[in-house]
Amino acid sequence: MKIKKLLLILSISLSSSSCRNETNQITNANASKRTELDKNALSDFKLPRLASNFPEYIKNLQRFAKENGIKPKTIDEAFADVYYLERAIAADKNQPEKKLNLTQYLAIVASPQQLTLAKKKMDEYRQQVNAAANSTNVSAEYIIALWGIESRYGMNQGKKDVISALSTLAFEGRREMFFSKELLQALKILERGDITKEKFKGSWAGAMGQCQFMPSSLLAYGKDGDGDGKVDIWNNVDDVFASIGNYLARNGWNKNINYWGNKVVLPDNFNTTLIGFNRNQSKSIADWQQLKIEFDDLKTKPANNTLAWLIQPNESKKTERYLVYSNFKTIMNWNRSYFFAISVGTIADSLMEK
Ligand SMILES: [Ca+2]
Repeated sequence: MKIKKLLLILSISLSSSSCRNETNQITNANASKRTELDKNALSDFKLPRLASNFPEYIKNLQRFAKENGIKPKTIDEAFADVYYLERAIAADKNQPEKKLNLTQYLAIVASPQQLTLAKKKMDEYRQQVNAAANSTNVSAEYIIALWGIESRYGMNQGKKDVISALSTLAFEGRREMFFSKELLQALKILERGDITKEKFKGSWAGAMGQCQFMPSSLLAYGKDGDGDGKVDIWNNVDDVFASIGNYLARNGWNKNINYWGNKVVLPDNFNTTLIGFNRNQSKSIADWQQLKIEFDDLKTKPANNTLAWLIQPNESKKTERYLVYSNFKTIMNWNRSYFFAISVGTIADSLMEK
């Protein structure tokens, strides 16, 4: 029961940021420079951001949508039953991911039970996931791992009205530009007809369907897997697998390095300023080994010329260090969290074991 509850919290927490590392970048940009989009649409809303003023704010969003080319019919339909989603604001302010350490996190997300379930799903959907993996040239095990982490294989997709969730978060104001842009993308999805308004559901943060894509990610990476002309990431697993595969492929997946990272041990007096995930902190495995870094498991060590970063996921736990490779970077594009990427890798590893 406790685990179930924690899983739910985790799924909410993860949903808030997956495919959406852009959140922080956009927020930062917002702080320093107001863009045209922001200025035109929303900056003239002067009322306090209290729930009682939400209906007035919706009028602003509707005008914003119209100015950005959304058809009146779509706008009327989308906002017909829009409501203020108090839970979204509470959840946005209290994201529990940061309160767990990596060991606790993996114990939940990649527990023996979770790994067994992943295996079961892999077997059940092997043909379909292989088709998506082959068409996008990525690894099927990672598609299954992401599917499981994002929505527990489609079981926890979120039941919030997407338009209400995004409108409420834009209204909150902390990341107004980010969420109002996502709202615009959501309206485009409705207009395109991939899903009906009635079934347009997601997490409190607006992450949607079995792969928990934000609207902008769906428009950018959504892929029709079953060839019916629609991208239905809510109900159609072929579309879900194809979309996850397409996301990975378009973000640099390299199938030749079918591994995400290795646990390593550093020598005494190692220069710890070399630890980090910035662009200029990558070195070849040969270079890292010159610095006397040792692999825990040599069996899975990639070729010596493979580029790698040295990371330390837990600030306080100095024994947990990893060398990670380009596919780890791809997963970090999905969700800029070491814990998330290591969990995905751990589940995929277990699926690759024969
Ligand atoms: Ca389809």
